[in-house]
Amino acid sequence: MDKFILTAALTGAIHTPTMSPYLPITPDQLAEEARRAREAGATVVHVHARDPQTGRPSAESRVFGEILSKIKSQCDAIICTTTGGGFGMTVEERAKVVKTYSPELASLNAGSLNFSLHPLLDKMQDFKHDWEPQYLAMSEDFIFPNTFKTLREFSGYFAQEDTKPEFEVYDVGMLNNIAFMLSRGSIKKPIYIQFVLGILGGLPATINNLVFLHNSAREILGKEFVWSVCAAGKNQFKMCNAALLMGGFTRVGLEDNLYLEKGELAKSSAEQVEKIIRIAREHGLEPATPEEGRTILKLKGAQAVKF
Ligand code: KMH
Ligand code: ZN
Repeated sequence: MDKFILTAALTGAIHTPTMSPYLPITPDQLAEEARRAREAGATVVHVHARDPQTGRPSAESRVFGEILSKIKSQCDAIICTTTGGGFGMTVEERAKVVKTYSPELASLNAGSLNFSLHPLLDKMQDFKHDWEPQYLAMSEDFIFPNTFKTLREFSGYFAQEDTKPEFEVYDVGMLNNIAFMLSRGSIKKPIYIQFVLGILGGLPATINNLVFLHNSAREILGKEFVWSVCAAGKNQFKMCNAALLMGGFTRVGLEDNLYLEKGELAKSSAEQVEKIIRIAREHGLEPATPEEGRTILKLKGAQAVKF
């Protein structure tokens, strides 16, 4: 059987508590979600922190630390921390988790883009928390900042901690940014890319766009990269399936999509993990264990993190 890295992105910074009662918020809920996702077959869990009282995306180092140690105590999945953070966080706040906790793997967003959620407001009323409508509305004027200076600084922090970057690529120009970092010697091969499709401001989630990105990556970076796909919203499973058929890895989870089927909220990221594994097995594919994932990505190992 061929193996693929399966990531479960547990909570993110896009969805707000009003959108689903199943979105994990507290460190205990996140650790429980990680345990369930791993038990269902996930190789990696991708983690953001939220304020345990309000559910607002948080850069609070203490909360992050509690989440990471609780997850580590409850499951053996590879832990990938975000450095994308949430709207309005400074670059320094986003980088802190790598400098403080030295994870094996962390996201590194490969360029700046408009990144907006404001259309979600059209479908919503009666918010659980006051911050939610303002958070969604302000994204209309938000540019997700990942300048060359930020990329240089982030890649320095990652190198210092021997944290593997998972490059989040939302559009084709970002592949040039990765090639530039390679040319400067600030990052090492094999490059690990997460193609992020379907964000308002990035490339739409279509198979043509995925093929275009994949072919462009081969042209720009050569063959020495491994890649995965995630897609926001209703195209999540279609794009994950396409990635598997193309020989890539894949990411599911409530960060990207709150649903299991049209009109049916997923009660846990683990349900989405189970679903994509069912599909993968029909193609003769099996999710990698965390140890297999570490070998594929050349990670430093769980013993080397600082949490
Ligand atoms: N939420 C995804 C669209 C990150 O954490 O660095 C992008 C993401 C970014 O996962
Ligand atoms: Zn994320």
